[in-house]
Amino acid sequence: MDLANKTSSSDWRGGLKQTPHHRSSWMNREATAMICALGAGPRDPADIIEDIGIDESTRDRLTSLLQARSLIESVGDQLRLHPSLDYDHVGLTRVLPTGYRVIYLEETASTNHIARTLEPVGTDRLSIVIAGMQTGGRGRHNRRWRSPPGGIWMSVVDHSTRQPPSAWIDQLAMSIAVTDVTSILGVESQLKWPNDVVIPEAGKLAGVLVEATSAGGELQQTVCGLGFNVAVAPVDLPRVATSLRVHLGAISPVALVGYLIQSYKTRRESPSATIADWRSRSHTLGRSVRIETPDGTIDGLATNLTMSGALVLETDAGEKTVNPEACRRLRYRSG
Ligand code: BT5
Repeated sequence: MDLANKTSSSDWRGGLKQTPHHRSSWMNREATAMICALGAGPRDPADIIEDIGIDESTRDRLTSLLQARSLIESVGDQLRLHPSLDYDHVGLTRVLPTGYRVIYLEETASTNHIARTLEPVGTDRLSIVIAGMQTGGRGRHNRRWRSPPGGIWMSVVDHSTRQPPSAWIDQLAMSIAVTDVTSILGVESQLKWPNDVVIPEAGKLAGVLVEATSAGGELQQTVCGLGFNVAVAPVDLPRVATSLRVHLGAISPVALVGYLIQSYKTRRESPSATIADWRSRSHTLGRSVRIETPDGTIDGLATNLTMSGALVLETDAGEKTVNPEACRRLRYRSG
């Protein structure tokens, strides 16, 4: 960690003025996917085609573009991330597509807190706040979120006026984006309703916390916070958690952020496909669950996800639909 470049939460606004690298519009889904695929270490160019589902000529074109910008390099027969790509403000602006304001903080209490204070910066721009570590990370219902170095602790802010269900679509879109990233890296992760990404048999890999302000029945600002254990050592995490590091070894968070954001953007723009993909990657549908709500406990079989992100249960008293905000905790029941 470079302490000389340390940005604390008190002087984060300085980050807005920095534009050290120009991001280009060619930094599209395929380009960010290629960087992501190299996040876990050098790869054979032949494997890249399979990892991200592109043809040979696209791979070669992207390789030249990414090499020319010192984002990747060849070593022997393999491709790898360029050693100059650090997880800091400069590195992030190099890997993120255009159209985002990026604020990187080496350490802050909570990126969601910072994000909530941001003013709009234009008609359709989103802001991204990312921290190297958080000292006061929070989950739903004010639960503590452990955020040591090595994770992606990030909040994406949208200032546009939207209808309330779109906040839940954001939550689903962000968690599916995490599964998109792990799939490029060859690790299968699944979605546990309402806001978790899990690696089956291993634990919770990521969690999403959406916070919105509304007026007159419409959302005025939506903050979509993601905590994603990438290179975090398991010893620094609670027992329920897992980290990509356990499955892939040392992995670079900066390599994953561009594709994560591209995927999030694509998925929140197509809610129907997002719901369909959530269903197909669900760890919850088809299981017997117990949901704690402020009005009591509901037991049932999880059968479906509605278009607004609610879970449909088959219970002894008939079908019940539980909204995400009503769920304090979901546990699986055996049998
Ligand atoms: C969540 O809450 O899963 C949402 C977490 C969102 C964190 C991000 S980080 C960036 C942004 N800034 C913030 O301050 N927050 C967001 P929930 O479903 O309530 O889960 C919380 C529970 O997950 C805790 O009670 C622990 O059991 C467990 N937990 C805590 N830290 C964890 C970690 N790093 N990885 C996996 N599980 C964790």
